[in-house]
Amino acid sequence: MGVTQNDKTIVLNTASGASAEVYLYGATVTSWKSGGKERLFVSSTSALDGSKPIRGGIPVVFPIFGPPPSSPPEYAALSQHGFARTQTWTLDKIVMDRPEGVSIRLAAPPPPSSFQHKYTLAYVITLTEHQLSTDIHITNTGSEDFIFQTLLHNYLAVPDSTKIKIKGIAEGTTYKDKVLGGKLDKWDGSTLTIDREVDRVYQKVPSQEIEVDDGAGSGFKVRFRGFEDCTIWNPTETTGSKIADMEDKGWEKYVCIEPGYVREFKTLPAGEEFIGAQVITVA
Ligand code: TA6
Repeated sequence: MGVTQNDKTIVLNTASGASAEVYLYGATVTSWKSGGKERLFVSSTSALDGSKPIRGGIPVVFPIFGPPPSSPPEYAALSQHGFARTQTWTLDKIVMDRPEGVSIRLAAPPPPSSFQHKYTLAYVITLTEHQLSTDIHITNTGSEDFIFQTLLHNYLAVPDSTKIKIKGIAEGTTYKDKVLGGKLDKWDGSTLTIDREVDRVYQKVPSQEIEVDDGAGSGFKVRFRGFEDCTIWNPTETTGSKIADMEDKGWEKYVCIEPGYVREFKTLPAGEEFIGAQVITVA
């Protein structure tokens, strides 16, 4: 029961049998079990030794999303998806430890020396019987505006990604299609399926809620607050087979429904806090 820590991971358990495992490396949630089933996908060929970001679970993306921008220089020098997913975080405190729910707060170390911005980055992970909530807290502790992008890159486990249905994106929602070179389009309001490679950023999703019907009688509801955008990604064989640490046919076993603030940089004035929350419920 409760919270167990070793030098690499923290495990949360509820009395109902739900559990979650979190690597201090990247504050990456690598397992979430609810109703006796694993709900997150981690590639069996992923490194777990801190040599590379973990391929699966819920990597934390910060302070940039995707490839680095051309400016400002200290952002241009960053690696894809930023450094939070490759930093070693620490357990700051146990927020709640009750039979029905367990919650911990992790703190990120200071940024690399090349990234001279003053902020604090914390991550609160809360587990209950059917729900996993993960909230990012970014506070600008400097005296100037701080700009960033952030996203929670969940890999939700599904039995067969070609059979899932993704609902909840309203007609008229603008999306950027990265498969089509970043083309902007308006969503037609239909149900999205993975019948080819999908890599899209839906911008300012009005419902802040997306449902995944896994085509096998279960699924997920992903709700978000603070975050306004949602990236939906499945590489299919087209790109999945080229990802070095992706297990064979791994792309058939997950879909990413990633709440974030990524359509542009978020500007956080000095002294202010940004909270981005994702709540994933088993349907
Ligand atoms: O969130 C979708 C995405 O940005 C895709 O474009 C794809 O490259 C994916 O993330 C994985 O990125 P990674 O750096 O983990 O290989």
